[in-house]
Amino acid sequence: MFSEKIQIGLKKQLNRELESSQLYLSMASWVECKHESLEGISNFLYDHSDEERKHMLKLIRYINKRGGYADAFMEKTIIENVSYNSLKELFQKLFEHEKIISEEINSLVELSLQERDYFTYNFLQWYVEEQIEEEALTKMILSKIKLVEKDKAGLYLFDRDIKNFHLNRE
Ligand code: OFO
Repeated sequence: MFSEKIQIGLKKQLNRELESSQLYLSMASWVECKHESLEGISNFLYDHSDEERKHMLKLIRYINKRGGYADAFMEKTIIENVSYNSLKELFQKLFEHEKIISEEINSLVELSLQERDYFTYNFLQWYVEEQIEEEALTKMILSKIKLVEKDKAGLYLFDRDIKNFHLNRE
């Protein structure tokens, strides 16, 4: 049974994925503009913005497949006034953002159990796995940035290597 409650929850989540995509996009643009030599970092963020859009699409298509209608882009998703004091601050914010998304996915999983919607429960497992990897990845990047931020040679190597940082499940 695809309940109204589940549908609303999933539509809310697709907006959050859209917001994530815009957040990564705005961060990529900030890095490209303020740290133009760090194109490894900006490329990583641009690519991840595309990934988040795919997460949104996956939700849209699931809602429609279950007989719902993913019509609602309900929330304001424009990211404004993007500015950071440092790369460390940027990645700290990203890590915090991913932790919030994880909590929201967990609440949706809980809702699917309450509603006895095991199809949605099963569908959401992909997002649970994804969030485990995304939290681990952003945490790892943050700890590396903390190490190298003031060290130009270290930052150069970090920027070169970031293209090899992938989610384990890709
Ligand atoms: Fe969609 O995984 Fe990040 O936010």
